[in-house]
Amino acid sequence: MLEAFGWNDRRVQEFRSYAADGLAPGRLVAEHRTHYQVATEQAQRSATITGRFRSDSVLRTDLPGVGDFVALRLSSGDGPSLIEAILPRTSALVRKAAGETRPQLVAANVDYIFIVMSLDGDFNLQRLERYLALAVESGATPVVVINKADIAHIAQETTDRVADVAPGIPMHVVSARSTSGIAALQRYFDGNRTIVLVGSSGAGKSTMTNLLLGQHLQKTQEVRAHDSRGRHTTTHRQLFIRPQGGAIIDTPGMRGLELWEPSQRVETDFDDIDALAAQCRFRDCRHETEPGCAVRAAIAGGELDSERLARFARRLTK
Ligand SMILES: Nc1nc2c(ncn2[C@@H]2O[C@H](COP(=O)(O)OP(=O)(O)OP(=O)(O)O)[C@@H](O)[C@H]2O)c(=O)[nH]1
Ligand SMILES: [Mg+2]
Ligand SMILES: [Zn+2]
Repeated sequence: MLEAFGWNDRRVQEFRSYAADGLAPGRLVAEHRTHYQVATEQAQRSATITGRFRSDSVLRTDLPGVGDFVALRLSSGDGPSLIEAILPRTSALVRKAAGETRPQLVAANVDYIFIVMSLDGDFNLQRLERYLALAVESGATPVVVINKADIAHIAQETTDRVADVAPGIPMHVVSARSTSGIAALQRYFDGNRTIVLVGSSGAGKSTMTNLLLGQHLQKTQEVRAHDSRGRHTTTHRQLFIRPQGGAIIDTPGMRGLELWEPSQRVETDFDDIDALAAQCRFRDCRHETEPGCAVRAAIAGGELDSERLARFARRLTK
């Protein structure tokens, strides 16, 4: 069960001490006003966090979010289970809403971010650019999915322009209505990967979620005829396990461009890490287990964020 969710040998290692402590592994599938919903090996559990956990969380992104792997103290009675820890995130899609200073976690431990745009009034390259900036920051791999190919022919010029904005990023032109092109998306789940769908309301994310799951679990609704705007049908983020393996996170559509504001600095340069690396004992230090590594020393000393090093490492291998 957990394997389908993306639980692997590394997670087993990370979880060893929690297991010894009697905690159970789980993956957070939804966040509600008063509680979280967590999938465990047995069943879905309702869970909360301890007051201590809440007060120790400096940033809102320190709190559990959809996609997180957690260590759970299972309740014996009717009460909710307790989330005692979050396992290290391999990626984190974070957004900052307009007029809000605190960034919000959209999804954690995601492998692919499907940026869904439809060929009606929704098509907008500037928005695509913003989504891509967020995706690059997240540490997950973006995939451009252009939907509703049944209602409009996509011109070569349009795909060329998308390729200009998203160089080297896979692009799929699909129709969730006729299902054309959808089969090619299924391979992204290979190896029990996790996919999150983002995009405007009405772009077809929930329709696509149902198709990729092979089950009608998400509600969908017609867009407004005069301007192709969606009706904000999906109201909360939800992770689903695919029966054949892998997981998919459906998200509510964003209201407009203004809600998506990538942080000022897209991490394309890692000057700080380069400067530290120059002080490592070995020239070819990979900052893993080598002695005299200045990069790991900076992480241990709290001057460098380990997730940032992970993103740096991923950039090198991409
Ligand atoms: N013509 C056409 N319509 C589609 C396609 N995919 C989805 N739709 C329709 O578009 C409308 C909106 O689809 P949803 O899946 O609800 O959109 P969503 O992105 O989940 O929207 P929110 O939940 O509001 O964020 C529905 O009426 C779908 O039937 C497609 O490929 N072609
Ligand atoms: Mg939806
Ligand atoms: Zn080093």
